[in-house]
Amino acid sequence: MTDMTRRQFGKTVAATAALANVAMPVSALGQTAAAKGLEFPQGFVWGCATAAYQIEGAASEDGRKPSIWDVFAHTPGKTNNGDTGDVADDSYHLFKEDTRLLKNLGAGAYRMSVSWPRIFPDGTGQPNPMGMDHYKRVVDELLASGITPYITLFHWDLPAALKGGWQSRDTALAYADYAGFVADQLADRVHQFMTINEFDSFTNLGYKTGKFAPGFQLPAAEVNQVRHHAILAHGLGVQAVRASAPAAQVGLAENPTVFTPVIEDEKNIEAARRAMREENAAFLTAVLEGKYTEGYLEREGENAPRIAAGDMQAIGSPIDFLGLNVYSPYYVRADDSRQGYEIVPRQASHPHMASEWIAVGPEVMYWAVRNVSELWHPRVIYITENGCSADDVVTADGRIEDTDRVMYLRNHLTHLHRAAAEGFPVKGYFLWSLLDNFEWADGYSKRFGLHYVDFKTKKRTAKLSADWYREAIRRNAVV
Ligand code: PNW
Repeated sequence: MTDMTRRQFGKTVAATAALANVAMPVSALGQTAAAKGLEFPQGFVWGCATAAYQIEGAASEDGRKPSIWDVFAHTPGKTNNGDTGDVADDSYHLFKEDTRLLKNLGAGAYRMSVSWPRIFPDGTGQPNPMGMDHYKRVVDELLASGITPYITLFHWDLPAALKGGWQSRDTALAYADYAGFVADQLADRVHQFMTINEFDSFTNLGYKTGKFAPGFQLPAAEVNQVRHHAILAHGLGVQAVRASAPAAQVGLAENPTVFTPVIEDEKNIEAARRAMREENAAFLTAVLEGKYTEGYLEREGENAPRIAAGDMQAIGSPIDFLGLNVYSPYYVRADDSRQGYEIVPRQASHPHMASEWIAVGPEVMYWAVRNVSELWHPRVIYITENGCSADDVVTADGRIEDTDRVMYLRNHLTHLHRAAAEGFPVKGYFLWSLLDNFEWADGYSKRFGLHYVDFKTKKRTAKLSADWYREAIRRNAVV
């Protein structure tokens, strides 16, 4: 049977059944599964995520000055095709349309970031009211549409004017001032703030490999210092947000390296936990334990970060929720070494999505939630990002049939469901991303959106995955 005739056949059968008002002949089990899917706990938050520099454009509007990403993207050879975020999705002007996209999905929440160089164009000093007003308008539009804003205060667009960038300790202090200011300005309408997005990406890719802004390749000791300043900024940011918005909940959005046991048995599960703690020692472990592990300090030796009095206490400031950005798994087995685990490299044939680094292993969702829960017992976990790039094509009649993205999402949510069903405190999921956007060094060549963006006209078109996500949200279930 061809697709067409099969579809017509289905319609005919359904119509006949409806006419006769009789149930379709399906097994009891099949009927239950089709009706309910894998249901999430009541009140589960379904959302989408974006970041300012990736969607806004309007790079020099209303007093905004350059961030390190403007400088980097405008440096020849740094981004694919020389792409920049100058215009991006033009969401700065089209935010009402983007709010409608969220509403059409039935999303209850939106994770978005505030651009530091719009608020403090020079990084510090005088705030720019025009920049702040923009975000008040965006937030009001969301609230009027029944969508709860979750605000990321730093998603990599560091004001270029800040001398030394993250190599300077002063940047952590400047960040805290900025975070406190924004929280104060939005406290009456925003109740969830994330300090910083993905320490690992902007420190290591920015200052070690040089693939991201500012594009440096520093020696280990200096990279460790950058990392230390980043988590210090987070800690000081938590304190600043609490002081400005006492009723708000504060967390972060971190992408820890997540370990999956090669075989799900006691000793390998234990190995995955140990690896998770030790391999994230510079970031998540330090934030949640308020100290660097002995293993980390030993391994780094004289390259270990210089720590000022009070730093670790600030870094360990209690948070209200833990946001996890989850994409790719690593595999681990137990061994007899002192650390008790061995990382098993991914096979060359391991499947990946359009971005090579997005290795597909949906069980990463379950282990991300379970490992962090068993190690650190956070009260609330959100998946603050998950999604994938796909080589989307527009069909002759204008559709985007991204069945591969649907496959990716369905499988990841199935494993997230397992975590929720076992009682781990995962309370929400933010899909990366609402719409195709500026994918950092990959420019516009990698599409992560539920909505296709024609980057010439800025027209948004819902993909198949948007329809799929709407149905998942409607049923509060993976279907
Ligand atoms: C995250 N890597 O970034 C970010 O938070 C988003 O801004 C981004 O668009 C999204 O994931 C998809 O890439 C990452 O190369 C970018 O390992 C690159 C890597 C990891 C995370």
